[in-house]
This record gives sequence, C-alpha cells and structure tokens, in this order.
Amino acid sequence: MRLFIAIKFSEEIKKELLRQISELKEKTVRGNFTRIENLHLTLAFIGESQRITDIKRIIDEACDGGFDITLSGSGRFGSLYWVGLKKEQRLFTLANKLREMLDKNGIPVDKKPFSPHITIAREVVSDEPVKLNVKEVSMPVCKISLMRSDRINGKLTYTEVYGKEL
Ligand code: 2AM
Repeated sequence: MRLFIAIKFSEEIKKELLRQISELKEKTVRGNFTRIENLHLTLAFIGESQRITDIKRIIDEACDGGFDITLSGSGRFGSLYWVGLKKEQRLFTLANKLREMLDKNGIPVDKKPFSPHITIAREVVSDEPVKLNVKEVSMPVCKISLMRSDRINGKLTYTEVYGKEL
C-alpha cells in the first residue's frame, strides 16, 4: 500500500485552509482543489510498502513530546499552491528523525529535504498568480498518523492506519 506519515489538523486550522481554498477558487479559472478531509501535513512520504509493523514501531520510538504548529504564509510550486508553517524546530527534528529511522530500517522514504507545506490546490490555471493572506492559526500537535493513500472511484482517499498520541 501507498503510505505516508502526517499530522492531521484541528477544525480551526481546516476552517482557515478552507477559506484560502475558497478564495483561490474564486480568483482562478480552474484547479484541482484539496478536499477538506484530505488536508494534512506530510512529515515523511514512504510510498509503496507493506512493513506496517516496523513503521508503527518507528513512529512510537521517534515521537515524544508534543509541540505547536502555526500556519504562516503561502506560495506555489508552479501550478501547485501551498500554505506554509512557522519555523518550529521540534517539527523539523521529528520529521528528520522519522526519515532517518525509516531509511536505516530499509523502508523507502522520500529523500528530498523536509520542506513543510500544506498542498491546497494542484494544476491551477489562472490569468495571474494569486496572492493569499493566511491567518496565523495555531494548534497543538497531539498525534502523529500513519496514512494510506488510495484512489477510490477516481477519488484520492487518505485513511489513517495508525495514530500515535504524543
Ligand atoms: P504534496 O502535497 O506536495 O504532493 C501524499 O501524497 C502526501 O505525501 C502529500 O502531502 C505529498 O506532498 C507528500 N509527498 C512527499 N513526497 C512525495 C512523493 N515523492 N510522491 C508523492 N507524494 C509525496
């Protein structure tokens, strides 16, 4: 199955992201906008793997105390629009630790440096780039989730396979 490790959001964060998505929809011609239930922050992208037991153990070992995350700024990689986060050292430490442990255990993990972003839309077509004004909403990170990604009836669907409370 296709797997990744992520942080799921509070209702308050989802509400602000949804506000940004609505604004993007209004200001662009078309795009593939992230469905609210799919909004998340990826810490480590694994891809195809069946090693659920090992991955759960790694998550248990890598995660200790909780911390806060705060939305901050936005940008785009070509036609992909994202919302950013305030720099929080504990977020980077956790993501890097997870990636290192996955790699050491021979589990495939995306090797690009961790660049925290929340994808809110892909394949956006617009007359000119859209500037978004993101409210700095915070939430405590209380859980790290192992997610599986499936395409069900053509719809990208994410399901939590395991959750580790911090
Ligand atoms: P993205 O939104 O920038 O595409 C599930 O695919 C999640 O894993 C998404 O948040 C995606 O980020 C992220 N991801 C990181 N590396 C990936 C990769 N190599 N292929 C697909 N998704 C990746």
